Amino acid sequence: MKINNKSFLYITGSLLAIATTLTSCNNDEADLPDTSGQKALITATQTSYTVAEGDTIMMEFQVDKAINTVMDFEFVLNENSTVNFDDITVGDGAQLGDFGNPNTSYLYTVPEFSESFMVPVIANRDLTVGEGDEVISLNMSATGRRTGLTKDGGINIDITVTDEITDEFVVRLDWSAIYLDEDGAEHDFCDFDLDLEIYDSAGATVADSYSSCPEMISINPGDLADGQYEIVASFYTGNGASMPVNFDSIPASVTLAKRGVSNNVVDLSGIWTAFDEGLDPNADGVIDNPQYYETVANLEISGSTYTVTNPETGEVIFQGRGE
Ligand SMILES: [Ca+2]
Ligand SMILES: [Ca+2]
Ligand SMILES: [Ca+2]
Ligand SMILES: [Ca+2]
Repeated sequence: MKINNKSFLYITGSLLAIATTLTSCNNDEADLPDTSGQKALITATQTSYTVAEGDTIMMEFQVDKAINTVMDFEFVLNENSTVNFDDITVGDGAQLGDFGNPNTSYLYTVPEFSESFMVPVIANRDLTVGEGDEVISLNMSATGRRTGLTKDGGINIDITVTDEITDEFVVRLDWSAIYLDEDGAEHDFCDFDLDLEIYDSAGATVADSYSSCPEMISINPGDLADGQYEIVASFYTGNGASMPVNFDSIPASVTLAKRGVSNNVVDLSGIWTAFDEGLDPNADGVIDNPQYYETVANLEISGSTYTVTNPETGEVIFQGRGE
């Protein structure tokens, strides 16, 4: 852009004026309107959204006037929704018990002086097959401090979740469950350390998951060379965990899935019955009991085709083929 001297002077003058205004705002907070005790009215121009599973969308809301207090809102998952409460995460997460029902609604707190705000909705990934589109129906209304209000009946928001279908092969080892110790106290089996590994035909570890609950391994086409593999779950140690009194074994299972296309669950309950044992009972890093490795399945990879077979019978228990 070509600037002649005259307009340059004009722009400089304007910038000076803006700078002076900003400075006076900063130095004199009394210029801010006193909004103590006032309530803001919230509206939404957009009430319909689409999100792909695994992605996050931001719901947008407008505020009629900025007030000097935070505003709390709840988002109730309406009954006509086809997702479960745990399938999505909205705002700051589950509603506080003091404000409402933490099993059916989510909470979001808006900072003071907001003139608009955005509330995230995360559509969690899953290994379910053939879900198609899912529907999230939310009702937003004031909660908690009730300084931000909506029209009577709240604001209804509808979100369509599109299913995630990929060529990814996923192995997930689950063992979370609540158990009781001898004093009647509740614990989660996640306190026990289980692991998931994939070995190649030479016995080398080519993929692993060691520090989560569930443990999960995801393989995309090209990640592993064509060939034969072994999927192995193990009970590493119960060291540090309270011993269960109302279970006979660790309630473990392995889900083998082509994401969104097909899946199969291998039940491992009944296998690990000695809770104080495992590969390394004293957790000193030296494996004492190799019998705590369990071959879940054999895996053959050929391009984007995954063939999973029962390690004892050779029977095909799962086959996922790329499109
Ligand atoms: Ca889903
Ligand atoms: Ca899905
Ligand atoms: Ca582990
Ligand atoms: Ca040991």
